[in-house]
Amino acid sequence: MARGLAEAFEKRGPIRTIGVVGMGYVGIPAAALFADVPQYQKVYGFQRDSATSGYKIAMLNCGESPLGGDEPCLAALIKKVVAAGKFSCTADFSRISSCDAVTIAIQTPFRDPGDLLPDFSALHEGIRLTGRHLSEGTLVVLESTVTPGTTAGTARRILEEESGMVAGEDFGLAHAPERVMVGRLIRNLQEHDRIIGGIDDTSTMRACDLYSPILVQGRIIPMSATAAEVEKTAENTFRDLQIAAANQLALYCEAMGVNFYDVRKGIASLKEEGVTRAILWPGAGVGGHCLTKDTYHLERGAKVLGGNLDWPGGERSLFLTARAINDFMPTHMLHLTHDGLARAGKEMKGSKVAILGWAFIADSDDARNTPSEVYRDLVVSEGAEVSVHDPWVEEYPGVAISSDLERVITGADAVAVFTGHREYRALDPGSLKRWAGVEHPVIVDGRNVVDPDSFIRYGWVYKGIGRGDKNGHAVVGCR
Ligand code: SAJ
Repeated sequence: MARGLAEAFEKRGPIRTIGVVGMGYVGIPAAALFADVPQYQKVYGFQRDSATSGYKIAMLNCGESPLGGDEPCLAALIKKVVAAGKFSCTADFSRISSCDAVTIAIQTPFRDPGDLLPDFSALHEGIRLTGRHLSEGTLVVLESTVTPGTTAGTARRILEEESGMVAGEDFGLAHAPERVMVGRLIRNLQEHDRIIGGIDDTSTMRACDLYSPILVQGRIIPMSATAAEVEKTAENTFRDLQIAAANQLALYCEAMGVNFYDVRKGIASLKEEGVTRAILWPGAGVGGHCLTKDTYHLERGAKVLGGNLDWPGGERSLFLTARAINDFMPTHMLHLTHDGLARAGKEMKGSKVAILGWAFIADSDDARNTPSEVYRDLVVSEGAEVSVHDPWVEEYPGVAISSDLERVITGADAVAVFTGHREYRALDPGSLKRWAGVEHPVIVDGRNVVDPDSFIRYGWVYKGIGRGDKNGHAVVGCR
């Protein structure tokens, strides 16, 4: 048994064989990039042969990417490293015993969006399987976004229980949070700076050795494992906070009768060394699987780890207030719809509302935690009929989505734009009014994609987030 971790790593020698647990949108590109590094001899992709994702094993071993969407360079890279015999996918976790380093990239979704608690079961299963086959001198790296304290806490405990070894002595343990975005997976892994935090300095250094060869442009920012967990959850919490600040200001601009976008232009113009204002964009809400959960990871970490947190008891944190502001925006869209229908002499009950955009983000088919669903439920609960259009999202449980804009708009008393898809920047007020077939249809622009005046001229009732300068306009043709 090696005396100390440095000795264990030295005995094992340089990293040559790598295991990547979890063949998802984080694990697959990472495995392919590791396999393309000359000094790494073999990379195993570990994937449970489950009913839902076992198919990935055969696909990857044929050199094909199981990931949808457009991921530049990924398919070619997988084909190359599989053909070269440097990468293979397996459900045989016992091969972990031959790995000098193992990364674990298993997602941590909500158990139930209602309780905002993460479901760590799949991640714990991956850690347990890794621990069961762990050998001395191996480095284990968690890449999943986790509640601060997980790496040095639960993950360490499971690995030690399963392996019978001691973290920081017999094997290394670190956290290197993923920072990849769909559509830019390979580029992000090569170019983004990489946060790397070990449970001790020796683990941190070994993890830096592991990732350095795949960083083409990014540099490594070393820190402790817990600091790395706080960094990851905080980088998304801060983005959510910036969006919330824009949303709060947009609500104020509407109330004060000014155009948010004029104000934003002014604020963004204040740029000099160390004086910038990173003002983002207001919108119909914040969806996705990152910003909607990472604040809660950070908050839980502060409670679990922050034993002596100096904060007034019961007071909601700034970060949770930001979450509440962003989660209010679909309701604000409902209020704008109410106001618009009232100006057209109608009420929600019995009206037809067309929702444009189901994806949570522009020009994507990703609909996870979409704000459109919150709005749809509110509108339906008030007795309106709903139709949904999205040119990217083909299906989603419990909702009929059409790519036929005319069909979705036909008979609509109100049209609510929820996603900034490029298609919606060219909506023609004349055609849409004809399809709607009503004298004063309502347009509620949740992503600032339409020109208010062009719709108002055609007799539309316009409402837009942040458009305090237009939301009270005179309705053309209204006696
Ligand atoms: N949104 C706004 N206003 C904005 C920006 C976004 O309302 O100014 C909304 C979007 O409509 C969407 C949600 O927020 O509903 C999230 O948008 P996002 O651009 O943050 O996209 P995500 O959720 O995919 O965030 C990911 C994160 N990346 C990782 O966690 C690895 C985030 O850290 C990145 O900053 C972000 O991508 C990015 O910049 O693309």
